Amino acid sequence: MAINDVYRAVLDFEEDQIADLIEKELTEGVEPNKLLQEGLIAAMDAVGKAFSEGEIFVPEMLMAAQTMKLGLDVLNPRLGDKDAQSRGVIVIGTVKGDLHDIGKNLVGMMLEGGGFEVHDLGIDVSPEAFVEGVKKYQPAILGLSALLTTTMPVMEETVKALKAAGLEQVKVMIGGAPVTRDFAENIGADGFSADAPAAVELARSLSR
Ligand code: B1M
Repeated sequence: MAINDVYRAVLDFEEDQIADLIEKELTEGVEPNKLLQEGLIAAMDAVGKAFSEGEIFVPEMLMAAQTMKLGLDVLNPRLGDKDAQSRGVIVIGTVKGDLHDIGKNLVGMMLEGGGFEVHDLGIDVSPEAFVEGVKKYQPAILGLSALLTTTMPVMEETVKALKAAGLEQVKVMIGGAPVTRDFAENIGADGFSADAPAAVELARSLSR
């Protein structure tokens, strides 16, 4: 079946072929949303599961996510009304003082692969800039990443800044190598995840 080719291309990291495959399916009249849900998103769910079960590792997950993203670039303009397709809006970024973005980018790509509309504010993002990002994009969830023990406190400052700005309805999820569930609870974040597939699961449960 044709959608299986798209699904398989993500699992096989066919970065060179995914765009052509999707164009071919669209030309043949396959619905863009069907290609998204049953092709790209279903494949990224399978990738997340394989990672969680130790069958693949970060490099493979990155290649699959990159393939998915190339497919998404072709599909996005055809999807029409984003709100109708998306599971919700997420703003994401690496906190101030921290330049690490590989994990954050992977989380962002997996969230996109999981059906969310993701706005990435980049690295070295101050609490004030997160507040501005939330005001601009009106997300259901704000995702914070930190890789340094010295930048973890900025996560708490960001939670406080959101509250001070009257934006406490936005759910905050955090992650990064030194971050723990206890830390998330202590700073008043709504959730923590240890890796990108778990971040997708968490975002799905927070946006329900
Ligand atoms: Co840096 N670095 N680094 N570094 N670096 C670490 C983090 C470190 C553990 C290395 C070490 O000493 N063993 C250490 C931190 C120690 C600590 O604070 N406890 C460290 C240090 C000290 C530094 C510098 C201070 C070094 C120096 O200059 N003296 C400096 C700081 C710069 C700064 O940020 N201000 C620095 C710089 C760099 C590079 C620029 C060279 C480079 C970053 C390049 C880039 O990101 N574009 C770099 C790298 C590559 C690393 C290591 C080697 C790898 C990080 C990585 O990309 N991992 C790292 C050591 C290590 O972790 N083994 C290290 C792969 C990535 C897929 O995993 O980022 O953990 P990770 O993301 C995972 C999860 O954490 C989770 O999901 C991701 C995917 O599964 N996750 C989330 C992440 N964000 C999430 C958000 C979520 C949910 C889940 O929700 C929103």
